[in-house]
Amino acid sequence: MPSERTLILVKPDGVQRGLIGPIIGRFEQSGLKIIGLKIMQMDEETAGRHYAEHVDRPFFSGLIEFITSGPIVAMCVSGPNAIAHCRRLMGATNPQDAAPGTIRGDYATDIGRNITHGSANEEDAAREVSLFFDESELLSYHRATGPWIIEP
Ligand code: IDP
Ligand code: MG
Repeated sequence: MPSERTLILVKPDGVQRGLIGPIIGRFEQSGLKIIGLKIMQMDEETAGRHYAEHVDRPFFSGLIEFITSGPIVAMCVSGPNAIAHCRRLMGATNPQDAAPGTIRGDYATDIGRNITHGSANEEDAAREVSLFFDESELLSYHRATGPWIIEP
């Protein structure tokens, strides 16, 4: 399985609700590796670039207002098929459709307050990781538990 890197955000609703720890924990407990982590507030320019694909959607201005409204936590996560795996851990975009046991299924009820972001595909992941992290902020390291998580 290819090792991938993906961008995960704890959105402002997750930070305000005191869910940074539980959400980071979901990814950490899965065995995926956190290789970059920061708390920050997005400016409008970064938000517009991050969500550029949605610029013509009716929810775009509300989305930009919300995502820039307070601190977020940005994380770069790596591991086997990390992009799709993180999307599965988060659940469907609309929490009404998200399965119990997923982050959105367990912590959210409204599509406009769905707690997390995760890159959708390889191209988005590369673009989004570089939007939030300088390459020098991403660590390469071994964990003693590595062979207990991924069969060598
Ligand atoms: P994703 O976050 O699961 O990749 P996208 O379709 O890329 O979902 O939408 C980006 C974000 O825009 C969603 O996570 C959600 O916060 C917001 N969004 C998407 N559709 C709607 C909508 O119909 N109303 C309000 N917000 C929406
Ligand atoms: Mg998306």
